[in-house]
Amino acid sequence: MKEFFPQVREILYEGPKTDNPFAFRFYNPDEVIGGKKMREHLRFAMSYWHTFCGEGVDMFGAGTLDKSFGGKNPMEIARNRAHAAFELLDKLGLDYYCFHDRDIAPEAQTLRETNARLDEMTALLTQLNREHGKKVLWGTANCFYNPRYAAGAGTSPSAEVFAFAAAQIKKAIEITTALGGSGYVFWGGREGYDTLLNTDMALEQENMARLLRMEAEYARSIGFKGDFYIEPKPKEPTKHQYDFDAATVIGFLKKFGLDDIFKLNIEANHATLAQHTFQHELCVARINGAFGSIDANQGDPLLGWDTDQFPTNAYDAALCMLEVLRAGGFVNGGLNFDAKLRRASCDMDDLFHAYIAGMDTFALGLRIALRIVADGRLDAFVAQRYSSWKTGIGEQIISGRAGIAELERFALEKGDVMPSSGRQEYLENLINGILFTE
Ligand code: XUL
Ligand code: CO
Repeated sequence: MKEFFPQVREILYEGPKTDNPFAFRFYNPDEVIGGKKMREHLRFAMSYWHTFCGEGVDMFGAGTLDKSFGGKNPMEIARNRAHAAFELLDKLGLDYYCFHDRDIAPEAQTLRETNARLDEMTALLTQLNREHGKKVLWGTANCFYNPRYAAGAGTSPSAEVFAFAAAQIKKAIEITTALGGSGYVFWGGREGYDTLLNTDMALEQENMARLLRMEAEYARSIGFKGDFYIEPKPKEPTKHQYDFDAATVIGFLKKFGLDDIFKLNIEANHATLAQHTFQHELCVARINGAFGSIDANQGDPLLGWDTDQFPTNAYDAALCMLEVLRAGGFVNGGLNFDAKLRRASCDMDDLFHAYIAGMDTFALGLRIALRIVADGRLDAFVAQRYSSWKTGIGEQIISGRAGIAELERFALEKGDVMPSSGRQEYLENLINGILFTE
């Protein structure tokens, strides 16, 4: 097979002091830290769409990076992309990838023809998975690009569009199952509304729940053993997405009795679009038993849209990995780089620089998070801050022995009260001390 990236050799760990730009400084895949190999902690995945389909198009200009890989027609391009993808996975030492149905095979004139293309590409990917020892972290269906989904897929006002989406997702679940995927994602890019003047919100949300239940039941019936994830996002492309943020999705899942079936795939740039921190969204997922997987990227604080940049902010990555450790680590999920090159990064080499940067950032994040845990001062501070719940009136409230009358008696006797200092500045400096000390 032709080599698509002949200028790049296998990327290896060379340590923080290396001056080789094509080496890892912090990601040492087989190094055991915190009881596991780094590759098992991090479970890095490549996003097929950004890496092998996105060409750097924006609202104002054409692509800056050709991703046809020498293909002359849509299916030849699709096959070449698959071979190029496995070369990149091998060279970066990535174990997993994630894909939309339309990333691996372009849509044809009819659903039947499109499905036949998917079957052909699934056979090729099955062979490549086996030959290269790679796995699918999750698959998904692109129910947002085609004009038929302009008003939504599972929440379309048209029952016919709903049926088409259901059929498309059924097929995407079949190929994800055939490829041994350990997860299946639902991201509702157009599952929302642009104006309430034309929208029956109650019916749309009930229909979304119907679709999710049907698809999950079907997946189990054909032997899919992985996780189902919903990926929250507040807006873009719709003005208001129904899967706004982790808390909204959890409320929706509970309302429709779907909370035992679905977990969450938390994306950093979606968190910040919802005016939350990445850490907040992960914490909400974790405390509700819904933590599943992560789309690792970052937004630009000065731009108000989903820029999907490769993550390079080590501070955020550390706080993210702290949440992952607190959640007990990944089971079927992992860190998928739902991230793309910015348009002016227009060399194939930039793809490698971007992945190296993202992987090193999260490796650094993991190392720092383990140091924060081992240091113990942060956890001890939080335990101390809540210590009034362990004894006295706190213990009586939690055990149910103090009701409203006892609380009134306590307050009347005690006089005025104050919480202890939250010491945010001290804690931020404590984290800096851990971050910037060997
Ligand atoms: C879009 C987004 C998607 C999902 C999968 O913002 O994050 O790529 O991850 O459909
Ligand atoms: Co995503």
